[in-house]
Amino acid sequence: MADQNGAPPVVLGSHPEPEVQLYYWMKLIRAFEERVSRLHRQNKILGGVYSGAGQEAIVTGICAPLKPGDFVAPLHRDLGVFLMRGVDPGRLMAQLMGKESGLSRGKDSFLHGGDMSHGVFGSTSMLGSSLPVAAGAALKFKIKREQHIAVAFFGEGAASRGDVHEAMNFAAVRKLPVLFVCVNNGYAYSTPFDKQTAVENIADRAAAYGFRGHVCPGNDLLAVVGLAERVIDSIRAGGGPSLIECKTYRWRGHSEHDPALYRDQRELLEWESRDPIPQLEFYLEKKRHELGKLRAEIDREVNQVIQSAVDFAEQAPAPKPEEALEDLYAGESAAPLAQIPAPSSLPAASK
Ligand SMILES: Cc1ncc(C[n+]2csc(CCOP(=O)(O)OP(=O)(O)O)c2C)c(N)n1
Repeated sequence: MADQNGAPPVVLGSHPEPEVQLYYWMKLIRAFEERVSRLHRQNKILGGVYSGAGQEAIVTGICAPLKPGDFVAPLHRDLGVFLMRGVDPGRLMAQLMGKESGLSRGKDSFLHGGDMSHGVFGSTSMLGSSLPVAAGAALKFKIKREQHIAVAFFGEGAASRGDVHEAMNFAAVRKLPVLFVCVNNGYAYSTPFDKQTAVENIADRAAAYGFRGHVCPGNDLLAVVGLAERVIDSIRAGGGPSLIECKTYRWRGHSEHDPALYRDQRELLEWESRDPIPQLEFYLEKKRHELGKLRAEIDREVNQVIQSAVDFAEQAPAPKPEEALEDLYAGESAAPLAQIPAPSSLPAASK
C-alpha cells in the first residue's frame, strides 16, 4: 500500500473507480476486524477488542474525502481509520498484539495507539476527551492558515459527556475547521440510546451551538460519503464546524467478553440484514461491474494484506523491559523519567 501521509492510499491499480476503491476499504476493514476477533479468542491480542464490524461504511465514507495533513481522532471502535489513513497494517496488528513494532512500541493496547505521521491521534480512555483535542488541532490550522481539517469520532454514549459540549461550543464560537462524527450504534455498553438521551438525534444539538447537524443512514456508504464530501468541502472553505450523526448498530457485544444478552435478537437480525457491504455490492452490480470477479480479486488481496500483517506481528519482538521508560515525554528537551528528580530529592517547599 502506498503511503501518502494520511490520505486514503490508492489500491488495486487496475480499478481506479471510486466505488471499487471504497468497496476494497470496507472489505479490508471488515476482514481485519474479524481476524482480530479470532486472534483475541486465541489469546494473541493485548487488551480489549471493541469490534466495529457492521459500522465500516461510516469510517470509510468519512475518511475517503480527507487529505494528507488532516487530523483524525478515532475512538475505540474505529480501527478502520488507521487503515484508511495509510497506517501500515502490520504495525497496526503489532500494536494490537502489544509488540515492539507496534505504534506505541508495545507499551499500550490498541486503544491508545495513534500515529501522528498519518494524522491519527491516539485517544485516551475517557470517552469524549479527544473532541477538545480535535478542536485544538483545528484552532492550530486556523491560526496558521492551513487548509486542513480535524475530525473527531465519538459514540452516542460519549455524547453525554461534558467534554463533548465544551468542544462543540468552543469550535462554534471560533468557527473552527472541525467535523464531529457521532457513530450512533444504539448502545453504550448495555445502555440503549433512549435510556440516556431524551432527544431523537444527537445531531439536533448542533443548532444549539450555532452550526449544522446532519443525520445520515450509517450503513449506506453512498449516503455517508456523499454527505461527508459536501460537509468537508464546506468546512475546508471556512464554513466552520459541523456534526454528522450516523445511525448504525453495534453487531457484537461492547467488547469480546460481552455476549450482549441484554439485546433483542430480532433487533440484531434486522440490523444484520442492513449489512453495508452487500448494499454496496448491489450498487456495483447496477453499475455493471462484474461482481463475482471483483469480489474474488478483492478477497484475495485483502486476505494477503491481513495474513502479511499477522505474520509480521507474530514474528515481531516483545518490548524490552529496559526500554519501558522511554518515549514518556514528547520532544527533544523531554527528560526520560529516570532523570527527573524523585520527590525526596526536591528542595523542600517554603512554608
Ligand atoms: C468518561 C467515561 N465513562 C465511562 C467509560 C466506560 N466506557 C467505555 S466504552 C463505554 C461505552 C461507550 O459507548 P459509546 O460512546 O456509545 O460508543 P460505542 O462503544 O457504542 O461505540 C463506556 C461506558 C469511559 N471509558 N469513559
